[in-house]
Amino acid sequence: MNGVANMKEVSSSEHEDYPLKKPLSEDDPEIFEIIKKEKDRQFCGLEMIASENFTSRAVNECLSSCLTNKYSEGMVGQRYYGGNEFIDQVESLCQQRALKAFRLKPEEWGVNVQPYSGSPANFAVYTALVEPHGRIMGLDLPDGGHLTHGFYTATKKVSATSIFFESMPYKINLQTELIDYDKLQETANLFKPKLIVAGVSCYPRHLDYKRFREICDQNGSLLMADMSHVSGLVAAGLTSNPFDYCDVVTTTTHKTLRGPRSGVIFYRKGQKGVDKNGKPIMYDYEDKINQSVFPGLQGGPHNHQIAAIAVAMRQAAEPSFKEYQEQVIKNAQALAAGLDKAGYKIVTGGTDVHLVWVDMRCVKLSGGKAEKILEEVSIACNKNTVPGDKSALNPSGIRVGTPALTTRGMKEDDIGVVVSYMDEAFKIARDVQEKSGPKLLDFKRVLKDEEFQTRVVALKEKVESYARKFPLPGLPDL
Ligand code: DSN
Repeated sequence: MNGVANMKEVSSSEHEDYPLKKPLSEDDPEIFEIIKKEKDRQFCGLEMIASENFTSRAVNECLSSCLTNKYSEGMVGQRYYGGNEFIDQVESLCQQRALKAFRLKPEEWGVNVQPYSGSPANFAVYTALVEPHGRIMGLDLPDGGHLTHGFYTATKKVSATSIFFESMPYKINLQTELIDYDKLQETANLFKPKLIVAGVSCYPRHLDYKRFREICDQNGSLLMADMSHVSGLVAAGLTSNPFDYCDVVTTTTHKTLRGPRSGVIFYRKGQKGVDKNGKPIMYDYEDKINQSVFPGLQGGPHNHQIAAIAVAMRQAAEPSFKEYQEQVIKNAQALAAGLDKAGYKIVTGGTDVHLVWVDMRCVKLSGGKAEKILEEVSIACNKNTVPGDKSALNPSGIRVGTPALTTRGMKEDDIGVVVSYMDEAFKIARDVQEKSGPKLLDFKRVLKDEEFQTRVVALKEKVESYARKFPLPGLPDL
């Protein structure tokens, strides 16, 4: 009897009441109900967190598949556990598709698809290629960088990158609001970093990888791109390409790339150049990075995630993905233009990518209050520091993005409607603040007053009824 027939027989046998076969709704109604509420929230609200997206049904099916049951420590064909014939096939396909999605030749680039997410991927690269307490430079968090690029404050080494390595931030220029490449060069020439990270968490412009490369070459530094935010745009060929200049490229797979929550590391391999005697010099990143991921930092790979990445990478190589990413950018540009017209200050004056960086100081609202009022009316975004902010704890702006709304099918006209809702929400917030004064706690208290709640509830209803017109493709049963 083959395995499938055998499964059918068990499911119609005396094991029908076996407790592990119960659906979630019966086995754990408490968790089921919370998930249902979250699903409703995602469907009824406007998801504008720039790093979020909605996965496809096929990706979701991988995530809840039997692949989650399997241990497969090691690499394809060299596992520490038996029974990995099919897991090897999944991981190998995932690697091939990841290279194809970014138009990379397997003789020039390798890829590790095992990192659990973006932060572990970054830490694995540092661990592999930079000695303990070696020097790293990354864009400062308040200037739009990510925690893992080395964030620390005057009183605390916040990110492990700054604890286990010596971190020196580079900044944006306060006049242009763009990365200050000249200053980065000046600092790098003094600091001599082992590795420079070209990557952002909140920065709306194309990165100049060529300039990063020149600065690295002057200082013998490695160049690592963390393209997490823009990897979907890179796959679609719509932003500058880190693979042209970098030694290593990391990415999460769940942002513009629209895959599962996970991480990937690409590294150069093959011949790097020739030495003075004409002998070939080879890249040596492959073993270092693979061994840093496992056994250095992680245990068994999450195979259900790896299958889901494989699906997402296949989707990313399809023409429809490029159309999607083009719409993501058009929508972000419509969002920036709409907010600008309504009187909000857009950092850098616009956007080239999927996100808009809004400075709320022009309407005298803090980022925290802006985030709060939008949340009250079912619009999700996040508060964010803006150029000139002194503290990451009390940021003056918000970051809004269009990947998720675009996945739901929104176009520029819809974004116009979204802008009008945001503007209405900010007007309520300013009226609340007039009564509450500047403190966020007082703001939240006064927001509960009936006169404001009536306006909030009315706007929330409008937002939700608009959002419901757009399906969530990966959750077809809604
Ligand atoms: N939290 C992600 C972001 O929002 O950019 C990065 O880890």
